Amino acid sequence: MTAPFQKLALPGRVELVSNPAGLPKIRVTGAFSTAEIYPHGAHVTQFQKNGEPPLLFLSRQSLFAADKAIRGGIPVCFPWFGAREGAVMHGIARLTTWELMETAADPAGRVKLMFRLPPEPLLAAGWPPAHVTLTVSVAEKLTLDLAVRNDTAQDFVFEDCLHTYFSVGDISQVEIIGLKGVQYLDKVEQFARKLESDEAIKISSEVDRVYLNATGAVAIRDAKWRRIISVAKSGSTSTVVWNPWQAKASAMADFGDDEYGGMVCVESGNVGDSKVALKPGQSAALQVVFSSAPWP
Ligand code: TA6
Repeated sequence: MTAPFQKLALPGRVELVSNPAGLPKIRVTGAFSTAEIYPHGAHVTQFQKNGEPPLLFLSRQSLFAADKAIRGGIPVCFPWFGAREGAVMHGIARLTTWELMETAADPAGRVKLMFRLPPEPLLAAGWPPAHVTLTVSVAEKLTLDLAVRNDTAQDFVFEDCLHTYFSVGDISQVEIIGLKGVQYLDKVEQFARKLESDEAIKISSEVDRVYLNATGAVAIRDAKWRRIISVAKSGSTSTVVWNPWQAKASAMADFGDDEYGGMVCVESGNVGDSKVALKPGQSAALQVVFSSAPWP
């Protein structure tokens, strides 16, 4: 990774460092914000706008091992979401080292990095070796573009999800806005189909919901840190909201028992019945744009 990387490093903007576990990490220093990205999973683990608290949650107990997903940040779930018989959770992309292909910084200090998923792991797992890239734009906002081009001769049916862990001051003072009137599958109640009736969703126990035909933006109102986070998206019809709460948090070795109080996942993708089907030559693009501002 280091040889080609040197050509892509941008002094003072894009630097390759290593984390204490020895896993290569890319540090991005923009004019408006900073970020950290691991080629392992093309995993954005940190984004912080100047003068604001970190936007993303990263567990203090996260592992940084080649065969483990990093706990927090923005796991890239692809080419499947959730559990799959005899396979890893949430797909192979987040356990694969992506190749850094391009870096760019504009005169205003906005930085863009493009990673490519090597096709070999897809092929080895029996999936079409499609062309898959993740472009991360670090500016006043954080933008991720997951692009899939089926340049194979086979149909390619897959799920994708940017499984974002947002950092909040106190989950008991958080409200999630934008899902009223949307149907969802409640994974805490055996995937029971329900209708969201709350204008402002509050979380006081384990929540694990897959919202269906959810194409709109969601806002996370954080009263403790007096911040509102906007989760805008395109190319996505599934929104997942997850907080493990106490019992699940205690059961996860790579998640602090008390950390459920400082995070909430609002995930954007295409999962379950909303999976994506690409014929040869077709492409799909999933974009998320995260922004934040003081509130009220
Ligand atoms: O998106 C919510 C979810 O599917 C939960 O059911 C839980 O499994 C979570 O993802 C975390 O999955 P992981 O494999 O990262 O532990």
